[in-house]
Amino acid sequence: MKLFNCILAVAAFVLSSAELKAAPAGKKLVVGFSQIGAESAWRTAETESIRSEGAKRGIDLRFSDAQQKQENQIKALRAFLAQGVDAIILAPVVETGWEPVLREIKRAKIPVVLVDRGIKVSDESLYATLIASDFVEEGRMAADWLAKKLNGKANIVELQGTPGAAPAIDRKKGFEQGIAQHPQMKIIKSQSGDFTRSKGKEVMEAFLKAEGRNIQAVYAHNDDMALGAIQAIEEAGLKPGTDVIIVSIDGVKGAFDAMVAGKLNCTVECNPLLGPAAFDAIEAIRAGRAVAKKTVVKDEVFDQSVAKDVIATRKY
Ligand code: GYE
Repeated sequence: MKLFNCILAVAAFVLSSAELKAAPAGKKLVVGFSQIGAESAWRTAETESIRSEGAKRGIDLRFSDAQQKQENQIKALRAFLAQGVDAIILAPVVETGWEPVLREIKRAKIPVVLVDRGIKVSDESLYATLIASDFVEEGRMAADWLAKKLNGKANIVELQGTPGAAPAIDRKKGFEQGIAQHPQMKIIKSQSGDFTRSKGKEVMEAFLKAEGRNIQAVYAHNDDMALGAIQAIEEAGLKPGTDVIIVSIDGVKGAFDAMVAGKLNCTVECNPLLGPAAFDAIEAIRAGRAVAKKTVVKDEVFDQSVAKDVIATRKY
């Protein structure tokens, strides 16, 4: 698994190291981490990666869980500002609405490293760098795999991620681009399951009630929602993985277990182990080195045919 193999634009971060508050010798570096929540296995793997890497590097990590609410993240960011942290790691729940708080943080000369999800801002200097997967590409890979599997013909139901979140917007876009070349592949229902297993199950139950056996495939924006959908399909008396083909994104352990059991057909990997890269970026910024504005994490497709062989090597 190649982690960071594609560096897009290289741009020097606006703050020079001389401008940054120098941590006195012997004093621990203080980093605030505003995490979205614990909605998925992916998310808890990301939290664990950042926590353990911070501990390994002797960093005083201030962790805040926003329970999937942007207002909680904004409060956490202002608290980090008040505490005078040396740097901030932000996993932003949605794309928009960050400018005012990021402007306050920039004024205090605290660098912000975005992990896993991007944001839309008119001023790119409001954050130092973004480390994330290419979600449009992930959606496209899921569509290509499904088109091949079903010979370009399927009625598909889509379980979307959190409304307004970069991976929900881009995974939808990429998938739609992918199926556009196949006129007989149609999304017949699409709704948010908020990236959670319970919501995924609930929405799938409603889809099954409305469409029943008319559904040939499920496209879930993450594995947790696919695992919820599998339960709903089984409870409806159908065989997931056979009667209904299921493709999702993340590549968490539970997805590999479900593939080995024949219930999930394919997962597109999205690597959550971002701790090392996030702290490397912070250290580079503090040392005054230029950092890439965006680092794209490389992902691969795994389906049932390889699941058994690779499951033991999976790290999350
Ligand atoms: O796919 C999903 C999670 O932002 C890439 O968020 C992340 C997504 C991930 O809850 O499982």
